[in-house]
Amino acid sequence: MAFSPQACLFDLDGVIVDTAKYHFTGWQRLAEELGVPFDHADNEQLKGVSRVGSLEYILSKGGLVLDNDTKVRLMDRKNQQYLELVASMTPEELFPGVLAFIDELRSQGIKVGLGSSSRNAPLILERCNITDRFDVIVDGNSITFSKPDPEVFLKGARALGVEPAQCVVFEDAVSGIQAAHNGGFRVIGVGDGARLKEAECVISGFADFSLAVMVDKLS
Ligand code: B16
Ligand code: MG
Repeated sequence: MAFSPQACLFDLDGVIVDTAKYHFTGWQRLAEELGVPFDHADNEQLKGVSRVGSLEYILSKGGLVLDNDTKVRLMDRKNQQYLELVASMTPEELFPGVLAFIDELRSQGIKVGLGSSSRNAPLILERCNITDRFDVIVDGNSITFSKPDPEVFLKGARALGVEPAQCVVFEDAVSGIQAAHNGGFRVIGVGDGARLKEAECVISGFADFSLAVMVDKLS
């Protein structure tokens, strides 16, 4: 029987828009200041991980132990740099096809939600002019546990009034795919198939994607 989705939950960074590159720049600058090597492989580990979890990763890699005040100061500094980088973002930075796909879902009565670890998600949605496309927004400001904990997606599904099994999560992070599975969701990886092999299927992007293709892949 064909799968009949009732809702889709989208991760933000790396799925809707390429803010992952701005997070990378911010963390790399901070790691350099701390004398900790930081490359794209490290950045992969941080996708979907909270701000504090990301700092802890860098400190642990460098064998550094810092007091809490210093950690807060470093996170604030990284976030200021991130905010400077995203300040000039425009809707042109949305990934190709993602807005058309969201609009297709909405036109077919399928609910649309955001499930992001980022506390900056509302700002990014505003800059991209897409806040009104979402029936619910769950972000880093409204969760206690970071991906791979399923909290962010479970809150989204609950607010939309749908069962996780009837809801499809789109994720670019291994931790996000695990979060979706942990919550009992269907999950489509967005990005590199080799890296995201825990997902049910992986797409390279939304350019040639549609509701019909999604149903086909998950049925
Ligand atoms: P912020 P997502 C995540 O967003 C990013 O992937 C991750 O790199 C970032 O550290 C995290 O948000 C927290 O972001 O510092 O802006 O609160 O991929 O879950 O949309
Ligand atoms: Mg992401």
